[in-house]
Amino acid sequence: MTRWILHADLDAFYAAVEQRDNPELRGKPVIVGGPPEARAVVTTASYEARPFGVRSAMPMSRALRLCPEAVRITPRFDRYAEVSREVMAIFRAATPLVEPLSLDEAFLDVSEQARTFEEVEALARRLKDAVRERTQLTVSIGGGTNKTVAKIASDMDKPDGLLIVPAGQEAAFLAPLPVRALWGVGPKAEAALKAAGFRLIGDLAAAPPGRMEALLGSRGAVLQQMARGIDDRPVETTHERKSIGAENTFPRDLPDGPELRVELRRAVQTVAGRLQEKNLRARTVVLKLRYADFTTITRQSSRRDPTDDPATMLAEANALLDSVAREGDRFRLIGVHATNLSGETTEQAPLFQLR
Ligand code: TTP
Ligand code: MG
Repeated sequence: MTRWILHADLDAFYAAVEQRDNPELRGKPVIVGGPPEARAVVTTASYEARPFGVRSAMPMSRALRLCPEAVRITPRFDRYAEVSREVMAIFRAATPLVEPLSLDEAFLDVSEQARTFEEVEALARRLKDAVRERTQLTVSIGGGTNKTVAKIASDMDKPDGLLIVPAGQEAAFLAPLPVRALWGVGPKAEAALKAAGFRLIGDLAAAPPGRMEALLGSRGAVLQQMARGIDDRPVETTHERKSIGAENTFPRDLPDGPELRVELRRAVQTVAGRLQEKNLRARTVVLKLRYADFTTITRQSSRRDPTDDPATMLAEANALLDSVAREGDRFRLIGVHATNLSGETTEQAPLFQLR
């Protein structure tokens, strides 16, 4: 049986939600992000704003210079989460195998619901229609026999896209695309690949044995397989707890200092307490910070041996904060998450795995 995977990604998500909730904004350039005075950056630009050159992560001041008639809107994260739940529910009505990647993005395994290219395309179209009817949002859907192909396809026909790659066409579909399009190829790997003469995914696919490993280590081999259209990663729906976290939004923005460090300690203690309650340990501590301008970053550190010790975790969280906090920064939220969890249940799991 052919495995069929869809990747669905909403178009200009935050901006589209704002346009849906306020009809006066429809058809107009809308930029979601904090105010330029707060040195905020753009989180989303509506498609009407994009021809002006406005892009995510651009300073708001620059965005408003490029597109002075744009309406700027401060993000309403709770609202986006609510709409996200509606959309994910539509996906789950089509297949139980849904793996959300972020608020506006998910993989769906539809192998049980669709067997052929035509059936997959028809199903994707029904999903797009359902999302439009029930939420007034447009979603771009890519599909294929694996995650790599589905993810790339959903991006290629945006907005309101629909692109299914026929079975057997995976490598041919990927070959002419830049290596950057591949999962896990960031600016650093891209530079290393370019320097070695690999520009297109097809170049990676054709590299002689051992060449990719020499260049990128163990990741190299995985990347070459992906470039050849081979990717067996399943759509993961496990509702199993993957992280334990605590975060707190402050009544007023805080600079780095004693008050912020107390908040950090409190978050770490909550997380360590929950780990201990559940008999879990974590290998990775994630620090989450939201700046006054709503920019949100995470930084993480991992160790070989899992821990549930608050002092160990606090030392790591403090070091992470040291590494990012700059003079003049103001924060509206701090959070700590423990991931890469292990404990009694997960350690016993291999006994029950028959493969
Ligand atoms: P994306 O799916 O990357 O972008 P998008 O939905 O705005 O536009 P499109 O998919 O049509 O290209 O991100 C989803 C949401 O995540 C986006 O609406 C806002 C948020 N986001 C940020 O907050 N900061 C960023 O730098 C990016 C890229 C996205
Ligand atoms: Mg999107």
